[in-house]
Amino acid sequence: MPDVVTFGEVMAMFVAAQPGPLDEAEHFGVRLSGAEMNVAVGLSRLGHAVGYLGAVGDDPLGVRVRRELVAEGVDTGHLVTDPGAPTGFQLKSRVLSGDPTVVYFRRGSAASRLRWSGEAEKTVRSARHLHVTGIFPALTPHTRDFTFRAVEAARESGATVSFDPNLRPVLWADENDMVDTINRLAALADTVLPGRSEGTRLTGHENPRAIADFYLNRGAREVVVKLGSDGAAAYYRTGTVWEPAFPVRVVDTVGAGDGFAAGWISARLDGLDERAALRRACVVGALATTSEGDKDGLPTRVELGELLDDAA
Ligand code: KDG
Repeated sequence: MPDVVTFGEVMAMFVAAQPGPLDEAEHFGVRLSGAEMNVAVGLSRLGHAVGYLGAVGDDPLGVRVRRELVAEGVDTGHLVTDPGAPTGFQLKSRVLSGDPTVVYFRRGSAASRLRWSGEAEKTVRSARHLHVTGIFPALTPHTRDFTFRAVEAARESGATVSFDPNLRPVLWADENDMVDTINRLAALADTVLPGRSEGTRLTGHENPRAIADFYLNRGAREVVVKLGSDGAAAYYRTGTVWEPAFPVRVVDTVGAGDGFAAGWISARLDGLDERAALRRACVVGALATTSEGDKDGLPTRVELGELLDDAA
């Protein structure tokens, strides 16, 4: 029985070897990307049993995705190979500071054709916890349907649900549709994990407490807002817990939110309280930024234990 199930699109990520515009790049390193996959790997490295639902093409990138997930200990028994569509990929520029440029090649990809099935339902229902992001429902009507059905199945089976909005406006045709769909999903989750600026875009509120109240008033049990260099705060109807950022040398900020989610979910599965969960989330999120790949910096349980007393 998996502790956690998640689903989404794993892409190959081609990262430019030198700083500069992508159209001038001559060499690229290859890594994997995908927010939900990053969370799955983060949780697996922390010792949790994780199942991943998704689809790849019958191509070398798909083979690579499957191989890396297996090597990370993630259960790929429900990762479908779709012979009729390619594995999606993205190009990422290298920058000396600030955020890199990312360009997607994922329209019509295998993952974007994934449909809800009896198998998917069985897998979701078997888990203690379901982790969902706002990326997969943005891809196609099928993936949106898949996302809502997965959340409904988890709620019916008694599993807890975490939701990270992971706003990707470029994947949505319409801002109102994006905001409405993501807020409807957030309202169905136990835990909502927004970043401060995406929370503002989604709720219209600047203040993190007001962002949290927006979701608490719609049904969420806890809202954990990522505050960047100001750390993170977990909000409840009855109070707030705050934790400062964990200091690291940042190489690439992409993937920090996924590491944060993995740390939070892991701590809650271990039965830790909000304060300890927030600490673990901040540490794992920070470590994710210390390397170039989205998941390379994610710690194992032993590595985390060297930084935190509660990790063992
Ligand atoms: O959260 C990190 C993601 O941005 C990255 O891995 C790619 O999932 C991704 C996406 O769809 O943008």
